[in-house]
Amino acid sequence: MPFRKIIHVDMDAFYASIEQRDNPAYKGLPIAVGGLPHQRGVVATASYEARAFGIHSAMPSRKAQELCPHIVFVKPRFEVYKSVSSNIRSIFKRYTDLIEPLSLDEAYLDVTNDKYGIGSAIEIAQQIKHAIKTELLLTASAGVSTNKFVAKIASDINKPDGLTFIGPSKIEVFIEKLPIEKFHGIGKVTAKKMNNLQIYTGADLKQLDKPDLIRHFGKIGKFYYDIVRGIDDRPVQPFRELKSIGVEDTFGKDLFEYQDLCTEIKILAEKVCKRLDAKQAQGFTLTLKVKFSDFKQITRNYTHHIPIPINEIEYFALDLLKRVPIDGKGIRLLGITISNFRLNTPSDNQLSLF
Ligand code: DCP
Ligand code: MG
Repeated sequence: MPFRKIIHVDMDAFYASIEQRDNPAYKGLPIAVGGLPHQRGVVATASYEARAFGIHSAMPSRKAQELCPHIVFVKPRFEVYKSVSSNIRSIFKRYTDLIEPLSLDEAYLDVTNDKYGIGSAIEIAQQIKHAIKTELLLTASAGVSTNKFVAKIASDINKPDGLTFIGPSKIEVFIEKLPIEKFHGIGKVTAKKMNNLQIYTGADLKQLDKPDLIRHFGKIGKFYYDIVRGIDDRPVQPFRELKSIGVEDTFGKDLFEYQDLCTEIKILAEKVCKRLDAKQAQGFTLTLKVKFSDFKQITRNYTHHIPIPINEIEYFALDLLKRVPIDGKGIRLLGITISNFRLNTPSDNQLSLF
């Protein structure tokens, strides 16, 4: 198999850079995009000037203000970020249709057979960065390699405005030196577990054979075995279309009290909101699933005239609950699903993350 040519592009301080671009008064200043300190908000992202004070994504805004009293808080403008995201995708599309967005600001590109026949993934990454800079007045960092795993880690190495190439002959040494916290796919909990097993770097992880890894970490152990050897055959999957996002809970004891059902709906609505928020998705249709103690199941749908605002999901779910003939039966499971997502444009019949 000839080597694939994969680029991972990740925008630098995405929301904050857009705010600094659109508001010259913010240029060069520490800014945080997100919620306000007195409203118990959190930082979505911070400009590089603010990061110098130790401020980062997901930090409570109050803490950010303590670290940098003159920081400027800016309200997010998601519609603008989505539209920039779609502009970035148009730039990618000049080179390849094999684009896999991971969020609004990052994507994998497979440029093994690029549209212009340029052939060099490094050259393409340079051109993409140049187009983003001159056309959108923003900077991106890119990682170039022969697989997704290495390309993603590489894009983070020389941020901001970075371009890092890790060729096939360098992959194994690169991964051996890599601290395991930097492995994409190894979260904090797993990293801690690995540390307890004296695993701190790729080289340490390589000492474990496949059965050991599976014993300690379950099925994903096989993935760890491969990636630590630079083996990652996962294809770049264009447009994973989002069809629905749902959550459900089976209760320890069947519920009979209406008030308990309302409490559960509230919990489920919060969970589904979080997941929608993470994907920046909003759907028109809400489905409520109810399973009774005799395992009979019914669903009720509601389709709104606009995408259901996430803070109204609980309200509409409760409304659907009223339409369920409960008749004193116990309820063992409730579920809420959002579907029928907002489409971008008629010509782009996908949920647009890019
Ligand atoms: N984001 C968020 N909450 C988080 C993390 C990120 O709302 N906990 C949003 C804001 C970011 C955007 O997603 O601008 C992209 O996330 P990144 O992790 O790529 O962070 P940035 O692009 O802001 O910075 P970096 O230069 O480190 O990529
Ligand atoms: Mg980014």
